[in-house]
Amino acid sequence: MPNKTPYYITTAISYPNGKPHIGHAYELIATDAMARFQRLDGKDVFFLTGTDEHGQKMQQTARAEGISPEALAERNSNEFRVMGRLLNASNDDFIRTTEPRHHEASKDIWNRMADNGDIYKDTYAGWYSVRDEAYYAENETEVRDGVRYGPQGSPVEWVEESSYFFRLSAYEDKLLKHYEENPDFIGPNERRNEVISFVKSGLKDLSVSRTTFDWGIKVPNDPAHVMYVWVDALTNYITATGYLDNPNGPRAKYWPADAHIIGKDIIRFHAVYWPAFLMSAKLPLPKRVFAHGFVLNAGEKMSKSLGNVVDPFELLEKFGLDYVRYYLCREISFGQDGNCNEQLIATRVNADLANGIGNLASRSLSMIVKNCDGIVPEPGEFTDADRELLAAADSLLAACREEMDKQAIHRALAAIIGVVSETDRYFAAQAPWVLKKTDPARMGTVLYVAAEVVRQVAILLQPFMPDSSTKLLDLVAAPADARDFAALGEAGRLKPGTPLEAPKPVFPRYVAPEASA
Ligand code: ME8
Repeated sequence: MPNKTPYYITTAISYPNGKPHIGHAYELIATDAMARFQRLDGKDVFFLTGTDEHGQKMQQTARAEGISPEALAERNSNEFRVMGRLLNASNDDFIRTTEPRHHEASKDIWNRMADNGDIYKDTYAGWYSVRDEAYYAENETEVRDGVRYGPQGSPVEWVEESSYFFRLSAYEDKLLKHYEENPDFIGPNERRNEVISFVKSGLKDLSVSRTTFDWGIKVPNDPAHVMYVWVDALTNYITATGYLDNPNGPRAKYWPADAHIIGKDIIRFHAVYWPAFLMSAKLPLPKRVFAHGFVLNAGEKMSKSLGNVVDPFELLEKFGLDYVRYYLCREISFGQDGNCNEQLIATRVNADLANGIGNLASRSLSMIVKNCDGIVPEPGEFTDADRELLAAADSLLAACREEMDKQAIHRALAAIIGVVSETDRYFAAQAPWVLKKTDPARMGTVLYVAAEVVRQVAILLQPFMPDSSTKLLDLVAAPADARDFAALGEAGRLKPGTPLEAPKPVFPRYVAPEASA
C-alpha cells in the first residue's frame, strides 16, 4: 500500500465563555463533512477542533458568574465536547489552550519570533474590544449614542498599558507577495479582497501582551505580561501536531495545515496575523484559510434580545442529527451567510431526502425484493438511457472533488441530489411497474441501474450524513470494505445475485409536531 497523503483540517477553537450555539455547530458539521470526505477519498486525515480558553473575555465572564476562569473553561469546554459527540464529529483530537502542551508551544513560537528580532517592549494606547478580543484603529470605530463601537458592532474601550509588540509592519510586503503568489491562500474571494485591502491600507505593529489581567500564558522571562489571547489561540493549530517539539514526530507530517475553516469575523487574525507570526518564526504557512458566513434566522442576526436564537441541541431533538447536518451543508452556500430555522429545515429535508433519495431507494429496492426473488437482478444490455444515467453517477466523484477542493460543500451536495432527480425522471420514463408485465427482463435492468445509483449516492452522502448513508448502504448490501470512494464507479458495481432485504425507511417525512396533533 502506498503511503496515504496527509490532510490536516481544523475548525476555529471556540471561546467557552458560554454554551455552544448554532454557529459553532455549523462550523463543526461543515468541517467534519470535509474531513470525512478526504478520509473516504483515501487521505490520511487529521481533524482538529477545541476550545480557546484564555483572555479577558473569559476572565470577565468568570468574574460575572462568581467562578474562576479555570472553572468556567472546564464547564463549557465539556459542553463543546458533548456537542461534538452529538453532532457525530470525527475530530481526531480536541485541544484546550489551557493544556501544558499548548503553553509550551506558545512559548516556543514567542521565542522564535523574539529570536527573529520581531518582538519589542513599548506602551500600547488604543481601542480594544473584549468581545472580539481585538485591537482597532480609531478610524475603524464609530461613536453611537455616546458609546464607541468597533467594526463588528461590539463596544470598544480605551486601553493603555505596558506591552510587547510584534513587528507586523515589517510583514506588509511579504504578506501581499504571499497572497499574490498563492491565490488559493484565502477563500472565498470577497474575503481575499477584504484582507488584501486591509493589508494595503498599512499595517501597524501589533500589541501582543497584556498586563492589566493575568488569565493567559505568561510571556517568557517577563511574568508580569500574559500573551495577547490571539497569539496563543492561533498557535493551537501547530501545538496539536507536535511539529515544534519534533518536526519528525508522529503527527508532524500534518503541518502545514491544508485548511483552516473559520467564520468571516475572524479572517483578519487567520489571514494576516497568523501567516506573519509563522513567517517570523520561520515556520511553513497553512495552505488555505476559508471563511464561512454567518447563520442567521430569517436574515436577522440571532440574539437573545430578539428572541430568535436557534439552539442546536433543540434542533437535534426535533429533527434528528442527519437532517440538521444535511440542511446546514446543503442550504447555506458555504462562504455566504444563510438562514436556519425549523420551517426551512422541514421544507428542504422533505423535498431532497424524504421525497428524493429516500423515496427512490424505497421504490426501487422494494420492487427488487418483490419482483426479482429478493436478489439484485442481472442487467441485460444497457440502453442509451441506462448508460447516460450510470455515466452521470460515475462522474459524481470528480465533480464532488472539484467542489470540495473549493470548500463548496453545498455544491457537492447539489450535484449528488441532481443525479437523484435525474434517476427519478429515468424511473418515471422507464416505468418498471409497467415493464413488470410487458418485459420483466428489461424491468430487471432498470431496477439494477436505479439501485446502482442509490449505492453510489449513498457512498457520496456519507461525509454529510454518516448514519443515514450507512443505512442506505446496508439496504443495497454494499460490502463493509467497499464503502469508500474507491468503490465508486464501475469498480464497485452492484453484484447481480446479491440478496436484499425489504427496505426500511431511512428518511421519514418530517411533520411538525403541532401539525400532526
Ligand atoms: O472567534 N454563524 O471563538 P468564537 C456561523 N476563539 N459561525 C459563527 C457564528 C454564527 N452565527 N458565530 C460564531 C473565536 N461563529 C475564537 C477563535 S481560532 C484560533 C480562535 C464562528 O467562539 C466564528 O466565526 O467566538 C468562529 O469561526 C467560531 O464560530 C468560533 O467562534
